[in-house]
Amino acid sequence: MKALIIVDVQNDFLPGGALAVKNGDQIIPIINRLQRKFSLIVATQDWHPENHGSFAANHSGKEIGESVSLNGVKQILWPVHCVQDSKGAEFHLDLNRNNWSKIIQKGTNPLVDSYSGFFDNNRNGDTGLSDYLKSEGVREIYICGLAADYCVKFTVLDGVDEGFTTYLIQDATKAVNLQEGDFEKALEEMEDHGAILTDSSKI
Ligand code: VGL
Ligand code: ZN
Repeated sequence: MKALIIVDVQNDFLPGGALAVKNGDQIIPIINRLQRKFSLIVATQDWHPENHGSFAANHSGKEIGESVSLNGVKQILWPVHCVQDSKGAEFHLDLNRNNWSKIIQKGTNPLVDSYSGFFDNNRNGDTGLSDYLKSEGVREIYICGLAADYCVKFTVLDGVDEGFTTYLIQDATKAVNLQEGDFEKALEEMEDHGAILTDSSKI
């Protein structure tokens, strides 16, 4: 059994959003086409409370892009994004969501960020995604969405660690690229960890 995992295709990560990924909207038609090939589809949703510790605005004197220690874990500070029940946290309207089996919300604990769809960045909190997939008999996971160098990457790395044969769909993801070359670096990191890089045309 295989599953498609769509990571964080939310308004705030798309052009015009608070933490926009350049050309992020270009992957939406590709993801919609991909969805027809899967009978089990899970979407993740970045879902922060207003007082979330990943927001620069919640650390006086700190700027977006600076790092702090958040309860012992290194945290890059982001603009306020994907606040629970806000427009920015909603999935893009063009994204087909008719056949989703589950939505996994993450980043809900103000004290720790959660890039991965599986675990909080401190590895304590578990979203239940791994148990859910295993209970459905899933052995292969195909991952797409935003952003390639953050939430997609960490979801892929944890997918491998959880024992799934893990594919990254390269043309169905885009990177934030805080630094030039972050996308290529992320691809290399995922491949080195045991993920398989593929393209939507091969699925
Ligand atoms: C993400 C930064 C902060 C992502 C989420 O979805 O890649 N990046 N929160
Ligand atoms: Zn976030």
